[in-house]
Amino acid sequence: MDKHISNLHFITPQPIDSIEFYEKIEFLLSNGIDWLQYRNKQSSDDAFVNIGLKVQSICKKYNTTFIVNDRLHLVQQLNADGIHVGQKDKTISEVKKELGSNYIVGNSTNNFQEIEAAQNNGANYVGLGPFQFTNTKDNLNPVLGLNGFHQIIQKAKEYINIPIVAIGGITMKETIELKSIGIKHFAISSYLFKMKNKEEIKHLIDEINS
Ligand code: TZP
Ligand code: MG
Repeated sequence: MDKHISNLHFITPQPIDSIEFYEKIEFLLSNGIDWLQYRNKQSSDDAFVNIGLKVQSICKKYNTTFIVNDRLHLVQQLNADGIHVGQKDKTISEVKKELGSNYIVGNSTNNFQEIEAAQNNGANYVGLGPFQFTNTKDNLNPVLGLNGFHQIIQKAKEYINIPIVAIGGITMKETIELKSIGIKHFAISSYLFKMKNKEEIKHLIDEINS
């Protein structure tokens, strides 16, 4: 089944259970961010749920799609809309076996073969990256750059019909470059999290949707 995949995905930075963290999320969501992936690599399961439930309630308030990164066993407890898994996490078929087909499933990829496999296995979208170096993720895969993206996108045109979401060091400048080669979907963490005024957010959303 086709599921709507937003053009702009906000990925949470490593959360800190502080008022400022939740206020920042609320600021982003109240200014038009309609997709959030809750990424938290460091917390215990208990803290993951504790923080995740607070993030989920903000998402619910703003009708924002709420995707949980990685922890399949916590997706339902967190009332998530879906899950995002990497190549080394649970497989898409394990995810589907556990959750059924009502959940959105995203898969991280770094090359065409992984995109093809993700589509064949029933992923609803793929993240493709890193576009460029970023401090947000440890153990980065090889950086693809505009050339890498261009080659993969050319191949994908023939076979791939699920959205390809660019990730890794994306700012306004990169969305413009990547749109020129046909990318329509972007996942952004640090650049969004550091935004301080709503005009910046609106400008980015308008640019991506233009
Ligand atoms: N996967 C590849 S790069 C990345 C992830 C989760 C981090 C993206 O964060 P930023 O701050 O937008 O570069
Ligand atoms: Mg992972």
